[in-house]
Amino acid sequence: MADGFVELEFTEYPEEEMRARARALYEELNLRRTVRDYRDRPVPREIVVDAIRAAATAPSGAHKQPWKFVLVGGAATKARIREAAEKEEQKNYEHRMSQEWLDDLAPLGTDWNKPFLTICPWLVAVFAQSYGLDDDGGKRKHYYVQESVGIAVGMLLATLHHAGLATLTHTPSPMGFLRTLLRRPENERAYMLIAVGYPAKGCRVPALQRKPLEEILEDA
Ligand code: IYR
Repeated sequence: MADGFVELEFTEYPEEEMRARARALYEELNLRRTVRDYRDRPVPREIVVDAIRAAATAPSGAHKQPWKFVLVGGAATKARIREAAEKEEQKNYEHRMSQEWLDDLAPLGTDWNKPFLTICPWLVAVFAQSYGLDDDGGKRKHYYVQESVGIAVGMLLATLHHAGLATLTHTPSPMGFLRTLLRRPENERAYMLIAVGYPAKGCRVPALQRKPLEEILEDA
């Protein structure tokens, strides 16, 4: 311990069990779908907090943990976020996005209306810290910030799904308003807004197909 190292805690499973565990987790994650229609049913805060704990176990460049998760549950803040997001999204859908982009989104059935931002019990605003700030305001370097935060968000989504909740990765663009609205410091950039809740009764999702394994996997 004196050298700054501790013994690894690691569980080895028999091979059969490893196969079963990998397959079971794949099957569970394969059922995750981005959900856009939500019920306003409350979700206990601790469940989302545990998912944030899980997200924060992600590896990060030089272990700088360059993330901040801002949990928004208050109706007034959600309403302000919705208003600002819809304002940007309306411009996007009405003139900023190319025809190709709009055509690509058509199968998803999205538009500039974002009712989930006020219906969902929780929004998790994820911020990426481009650099760290020490106690006296000095800047500390962060590394691989986008990669690190992306992994953490993946783990957050997986944990929320595992817990039995639906999620939506929303990327209003530009997202600068989140930093202002949530009064985040200068070193933080809005990375993603994640809506969390229960799907609306009878919720339908686009009939999407995942790429077959042959298309995404190559042996070299
Ligand atoms: N940010 C917009 C548009 C949008 C863009 C992509 I790429 C998507 O996969 C989905 C939506 C919106 O949230 O509607």
